[in-house]
Amino acid sequence: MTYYRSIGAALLASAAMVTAAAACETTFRSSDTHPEGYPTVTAVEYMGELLEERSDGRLCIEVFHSAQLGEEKDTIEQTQLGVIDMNRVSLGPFNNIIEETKVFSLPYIFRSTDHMHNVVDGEIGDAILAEFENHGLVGLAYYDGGSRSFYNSQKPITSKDDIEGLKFRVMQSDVFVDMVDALGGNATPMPYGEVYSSIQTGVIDGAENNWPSFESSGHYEVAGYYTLDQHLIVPEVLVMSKAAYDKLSAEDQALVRQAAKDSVPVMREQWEAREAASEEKVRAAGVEIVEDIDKTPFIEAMVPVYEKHVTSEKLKSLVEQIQAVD
Ligand code: BDP
Repeated sequence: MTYYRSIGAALLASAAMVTAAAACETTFRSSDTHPEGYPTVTAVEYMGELLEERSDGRLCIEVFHSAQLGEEKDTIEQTQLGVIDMNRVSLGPFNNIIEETKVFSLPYIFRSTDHMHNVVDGEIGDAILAEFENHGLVGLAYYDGGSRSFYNSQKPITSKDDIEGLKFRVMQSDVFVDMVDALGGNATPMPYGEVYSSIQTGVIDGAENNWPSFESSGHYEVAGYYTLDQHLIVPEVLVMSKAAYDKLSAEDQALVRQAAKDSVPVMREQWEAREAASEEKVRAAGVEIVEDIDKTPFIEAMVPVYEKHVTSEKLKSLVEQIQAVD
């Protein structure tokens, strides 16, 4: 009896799912490098629920997590070409494509997550999102990416001098290559998915990231030293292919934009919780954490990085505007 009842329930449930899926006139394929349950993934899934509800089931999103559609540099190109409809990525890999995004990727540009929120939630954030439209993309929203710090397999970094000679993977952006070089290390730009095995085999000594990525990627298993120098607070960004966006009516475009915006507070809440949970897991695994490092030499070392990358009047003014925000 119970058996038949549960089969009946399962059939009904799958019939309901088929009906819901069939009602979607358009399903946007959205890429993410992170695994199921990671806050960037669940945020876009939540956006999809809002969109489906508000479009009476016409517009849906399917999130392809765990880099199923590829690594970020490639998926960005595919999103520009319209092969992928949506993409949640770090802003870093856009630096070499959209100059203006560099200002949010400069080391120590944001004083805190609150400062970053105040900037991206305001006019400067909107202005940078608008730049994506000149590159085949529509910038929809910013998500949190915590603060990034160095980890490695060799030794605890207790001062800037300990970085000398260490080989770090960075995201594919010249800003980050120059950042590591300016600290005396050697930078290797590399796709995220190659970092674990590259540390394991000694191709690189380490990388840099936030607590949730350090944990979910398993990098903490092969890099047992983490130093909280917090050199970067790079926002994550959710973009849509302009090709997909332009096919929508003005009303549907507004629905997409609004659903993306409405997913932001949910993402931020989940991010905070995940940061704490990841930190706990990494600490419990016995990773040696250097917390009270003097950041002044790190900040001072960044002067040539700013000089090299903040050259146009436009970028200089953006940097000044960011610094003036509370
Ligand atoms: C993570 C970002 C992800 C990047 C990754 C990286 O969320 O988008 O791909 O860092 O370092 O924090 O490549």
